[in-house]
Amino acid sequence: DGRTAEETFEAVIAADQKVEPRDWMPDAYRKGLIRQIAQHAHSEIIGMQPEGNWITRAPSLKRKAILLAKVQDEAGHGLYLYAAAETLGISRDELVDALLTGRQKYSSIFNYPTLTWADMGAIGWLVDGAAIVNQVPICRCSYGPYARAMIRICKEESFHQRQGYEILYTLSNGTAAQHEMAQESINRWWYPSLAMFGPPDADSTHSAQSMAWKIKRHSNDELRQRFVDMCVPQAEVLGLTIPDPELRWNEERGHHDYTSPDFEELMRVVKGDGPCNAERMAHRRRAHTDGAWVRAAAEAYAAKHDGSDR
Ligand code: FAQ
Repeated sequence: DGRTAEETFEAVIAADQKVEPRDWMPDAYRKGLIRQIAQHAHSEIIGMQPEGNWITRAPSLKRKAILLAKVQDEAGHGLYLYAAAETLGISRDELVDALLTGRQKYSSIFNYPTLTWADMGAIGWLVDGAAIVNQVPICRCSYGPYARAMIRICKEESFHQRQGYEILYTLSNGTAAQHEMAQESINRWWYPSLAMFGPPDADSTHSAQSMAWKIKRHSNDELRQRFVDMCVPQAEVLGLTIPDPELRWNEERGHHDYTSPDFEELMRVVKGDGPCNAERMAHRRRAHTDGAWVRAAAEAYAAKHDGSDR
């Protein structure tokens, strides 16, 4: 139609349509998406560890079955996201290698330890809650495969959030010791959950370009504020206290004022110096090595059945 490939791309973005794998796209758009989707996929995979730690210690058979299903969902999310990244021309092997060699990162939140059963509640309520606030807008991301993967992931995250909330509700309304355990868990997870949204807007390297390309739909601080506003009434119903003495409704802004997380801590944790970084990576490397025979068997099977007998 006389337009250059770049003009067509810009028109698709402007019209809120989807960019698809075979369409022309700027190199930086492709690279930026690979970076974000890969980090997201790695987060789901590494994110199985903190909760995996409690599967054998869940307090009842029912709780165990629910937690097992949740952790399996996370594996599934990781796989959809790797598949979405692969549509951009990078292989699964390269993605896994980038994680294992530390060239690509995963969410800071999964470098914190899960010390009590209540942490299963706090992860569901706060970590999945933050993930939903961040991810619902990605359902409208300009890149088709990522946007579509996000729809199903968000539905499952909503279930995860509710199951965490229900764990906390039960503990909060249980014995004094159980209530205390729930509160102590919230005290530890609140600020790391706020940090999940990334650095403040002024320090966010990728936001402006990602928002112009409609990969991100809202800034880090906008989403963090939305999350705080959402949590306040939920904490009231739980009968638990958000550990921020500065937290209060600001009539003028129509939002809650709150204390920011420690962004220097966020950067330290992202760079590898969090409480569990070394443990998480060592576990992932071990799992990858232990799984080598499965990959070899799958490859041998695929070579034998080249498609002609299927
Ligand atoms: N952790 O310029 P920006 C889940 C990095 S939910 C680590 O603002 P951007 C579900 C950032 O990559 C968790 N790194 O970056 C679940 C960049 O570094 P780079 C995963 C962080 O991309 C629940 C630099 O800082 N969700 O897994 C973090 O525009 C329970 C500068 O930052 C997603 O990944 C952080 N918290 O915005 C699973 C959602 N924050 O790459 C199991 C998709 C910032 O230049 C259990 N991702 N950085 O080296 C996003 O929406 C965005 O990538 C943000 C960061 C908002 C995370």
